[in-house]
Amino acid sequence: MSKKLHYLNVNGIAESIRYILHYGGQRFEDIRYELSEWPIKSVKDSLPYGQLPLYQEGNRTLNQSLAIARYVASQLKLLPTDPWEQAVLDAIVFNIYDFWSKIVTFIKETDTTRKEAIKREIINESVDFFFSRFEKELKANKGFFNGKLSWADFILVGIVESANLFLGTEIEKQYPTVNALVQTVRALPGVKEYLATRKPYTL
Ligand SMILES: N[C@@H](CCC(=O)N[C@@H](CS)C(=O)NCC(=O)O)C(=O)O
Repeated sequence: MSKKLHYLNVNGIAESIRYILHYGGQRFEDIRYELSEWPIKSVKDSLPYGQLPLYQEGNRTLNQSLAIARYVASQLKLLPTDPWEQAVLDAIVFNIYDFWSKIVTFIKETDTTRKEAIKREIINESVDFFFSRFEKELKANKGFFNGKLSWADFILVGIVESANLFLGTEIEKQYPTVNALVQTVRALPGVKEYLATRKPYTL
């Protein structure tokens, strides 16, 4: 069955999905739209909620990055079977996205002064608020959110890399267990080969 992932040519909220698919050795069409060309009206109008990413499998489509990541991860045993453990990981990915929402506010701000103030607040407050907690959870669980590799780990790494791109930071450097997880995910089979050929992202 054909698989297609539509997103912008940036890491954003789709890189974790790309990583999971590559880790699973899945063949998929990685369809990317240039940021400078977006919005492409014909594409945007064809999206169910006007936004990316969109995942297609045969003639079925799925939007919402976390639903897509969770689905593709479920095919690769990257989700625990226990409902409580699943819910704990769901909470973790929503916590990660609460951090990402700060970056979205920064990205969307067009006033230079306000944009700088938002960036300062993220770097001085939000990063440590969230990442000290992520660090603690990972440390308590053998370096992963669920004691072994799961979809939540991919989500964190994708968001770290995207935040770094948009803020010009290296967030993981201040958090050794987060840093170790980033290195682990980047070295996974499939992901490693993808990274070796991926062109650097620019804004
Ligand atoms: N909650 C949605 C958010 C989707 C979203 O904000 N997508 C952005 C890119 S990160 C987008 O499509 N922006 C272009 C547009 O709205 O035209 C998800 O997680 O998939």
